[in-house]
Amino acid sequence: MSRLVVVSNRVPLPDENGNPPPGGLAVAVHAALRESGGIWMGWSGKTTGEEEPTGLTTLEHGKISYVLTDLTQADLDEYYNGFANRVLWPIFHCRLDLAEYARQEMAGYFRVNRLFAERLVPMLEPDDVIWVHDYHLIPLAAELRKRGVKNRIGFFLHIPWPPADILTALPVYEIIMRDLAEYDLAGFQTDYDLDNFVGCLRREKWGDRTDKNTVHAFGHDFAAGAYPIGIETAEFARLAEKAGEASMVGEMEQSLNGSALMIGVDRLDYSKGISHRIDAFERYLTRNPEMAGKLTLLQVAPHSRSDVKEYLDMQAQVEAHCGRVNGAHGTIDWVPIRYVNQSLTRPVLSGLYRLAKVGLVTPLRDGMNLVAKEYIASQDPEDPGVLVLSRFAGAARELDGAVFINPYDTDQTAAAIGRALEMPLDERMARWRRMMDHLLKNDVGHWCRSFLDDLSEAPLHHAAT
Ligand code: ADQ
Repeated sequence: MSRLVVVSNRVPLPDENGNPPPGGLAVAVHAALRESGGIWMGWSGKTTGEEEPTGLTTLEHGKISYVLTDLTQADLDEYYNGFANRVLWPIFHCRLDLAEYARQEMAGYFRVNRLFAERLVPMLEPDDVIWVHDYHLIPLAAELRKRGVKNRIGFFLHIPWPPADILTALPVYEIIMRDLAEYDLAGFQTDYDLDNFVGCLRREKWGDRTDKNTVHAFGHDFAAGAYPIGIETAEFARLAEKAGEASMVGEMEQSLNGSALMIGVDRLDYSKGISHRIDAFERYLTRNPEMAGKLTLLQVAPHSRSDVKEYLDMQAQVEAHCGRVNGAHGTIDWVPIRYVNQSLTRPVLSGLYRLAKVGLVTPLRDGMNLVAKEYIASQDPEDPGVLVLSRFAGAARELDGAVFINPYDTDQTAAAIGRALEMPLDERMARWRRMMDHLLKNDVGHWCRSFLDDLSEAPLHHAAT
């Protein structure tokens, strides 16, 4: 069996016993690494001064080596905060208005990808299979190829791939497309993202599909497919069933005083549609004044990317928005929106999902959205809640028992909240069962195995050159 080499911006390090941190992706990829042995490489989280050489640390746990590279502050500002999070993230989420393109930051992005390649090459063995994750590292395969690496290299994009009209606003879109074609397998979250990718190739006459999962572009064939990421479904269901034991969940239930709970859980990111959700909740309260005191929205939103200006602006906007709705609609013994920036443990999160009659997942665009899946996995089979889900989340392509909304349509989302709250038990159970069966079959282990199986069979266009 070939060794697996995983590369991602950050590395989820295991605890002292070698157990991976919680989180579906970390657990599934660690399971694959444990079986084959290998390397997980990424940024250490440390920055050094401009004049110092950046350090490289290797930690060994059983058959896995964790290789952690430091970056300079300039690397971090240009590669991560700059090009990745202020250019690629907004453009790939169709937010051209928020993209701040700067050539210097782009140079930093390619420089860090070169650094990763230089550091990885001496560790590689001829049979290693390399799996690169996400938009921070699109040029990595091209940099490895330039250094003579002929191994199988796969790439998985966790965020959406935009339509050609949007992508072409990125000044270096041709380089990004060519770099992606250096992989043996390019994986996307949904068919829609894959179609957008092929549509970009077709628009520029650079290539096209030759069959369902093979693309011919820039003079060679490579595999491209949709691999919708899953969660640890059974584990979430198990945690949620025991969740009553978590004191925070009991305290929450008690403090609701009989009021029904709706839940939103998101990294504080403008792609998640948090303000649109608050607007819809307010619209619902205005239309249904008899619900005052009878319905509470818990919005859990840990701060994210606080070094990026657009995120700081958004934090202030959401705080002000919650305050305004609470001031206008709250009473002395009821606060309509409970807004918390805390990170919660998985047992607590699963318990809160289970307590909530409605899960509100309203992104304006999202690669997948794992919260939607976690909400379903956490429900009580005898009395499940209802998922209200944006049609712009990748998860909408799979979770066909949700109540779908367009988050830009405030009236529709407000009506969906009412519909979810009033839905009869038999309909809730039937919808939930359908989604849960799908999630049990298509969990994160399945995702990981199908990607790696297809990578092992992908056409190898670099082997002969
Ligand atoms: P994210 O944009 O981070 O991921 P998402 O898929 O929703 O979005 O995953 C968030 C994860 O963080 C979930 O597992 C959730 O439970 C957890 N989380 C959120 N708030 C939390 C809190 N307060 N405390 C503890 N945990 C919390 C990117 C893409 C997504 C894609 C994933 C995986 O943007 O579209 O689904 O990668 O591919």
